[in-house]
Amino acid sequence: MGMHGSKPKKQVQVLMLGLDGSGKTTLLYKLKYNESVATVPTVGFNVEMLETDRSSPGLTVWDVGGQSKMRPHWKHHFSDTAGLVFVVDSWDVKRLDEARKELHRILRYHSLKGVPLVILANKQDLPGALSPEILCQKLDLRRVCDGRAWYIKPCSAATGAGLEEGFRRMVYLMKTPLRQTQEDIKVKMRSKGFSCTSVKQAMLCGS
Ligand SMILES: Nc1nc2c(ncn2[C@@H]2O[C@H](COP(=O)(O)OP(=O)(O)OP(=O)(O)O)[C@@H](O)[C@H]2O)c(=O)[nH]1
Ligand SMILES: [Mg+2]
Repeated sequence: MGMHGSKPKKQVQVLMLGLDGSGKTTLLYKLKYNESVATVPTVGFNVEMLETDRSSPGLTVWDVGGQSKMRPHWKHHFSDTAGLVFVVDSWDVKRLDEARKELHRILRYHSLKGVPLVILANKQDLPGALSPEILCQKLDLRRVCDGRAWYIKPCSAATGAGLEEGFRRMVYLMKTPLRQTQEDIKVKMRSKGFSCTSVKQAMLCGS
């Protein structure tokens, strides 16, 4: 992202949430400037515009602080949100339950109904980081994301790995109606020779 010449005409808002320390601000600046910045806990929010390919709207990414005192402010951003990114610290097993509760809580808001969701399984550079498959189970994603276009992407804000792909996936989910998304996945998997069972499993996992 950020490398494609002309400015997109339209901008859509992507809201990036997650527990404090999950790496939201680090990944936003890595993505935007390819720089590893020393962050402090965000009080308030950071906003950056990310460019996309010509046929897609640009993304205005709102990175809102995740400390518990900041969480009551999250809902004020929901109404204009076209896409939700939820960042998880894949290494911090002790806080996964807290992350799950917060994610489930926000997904219950009517104003976020049907809004596509990308979960960024961050800090994959750390030894012992949980895989997206395990996170998918621990966060109970299949159940809570039923009826919503979603995707879980392993990434590292430290190295930059997976970040662009995560946001590209968001653009794709926003542009493509849910039924079409699922149909595309089925067709691609079948063309690669996957069995019906694996296609069904992949559909359940949103990937
Ligand atoms: N090893 C590693 N450390 C990371 C990664 N991403 C972020 N960090 C570190 O995690 C800490 C917290 O990162 P922040 O980006 O400030 O977290 P945040 O989600 O913005 O936190 P709040 O602003 O409080 O909501 C910092 O010390 C980062 O350097 C990563 O992918 N790998
Ligand atoms: Mg921050």
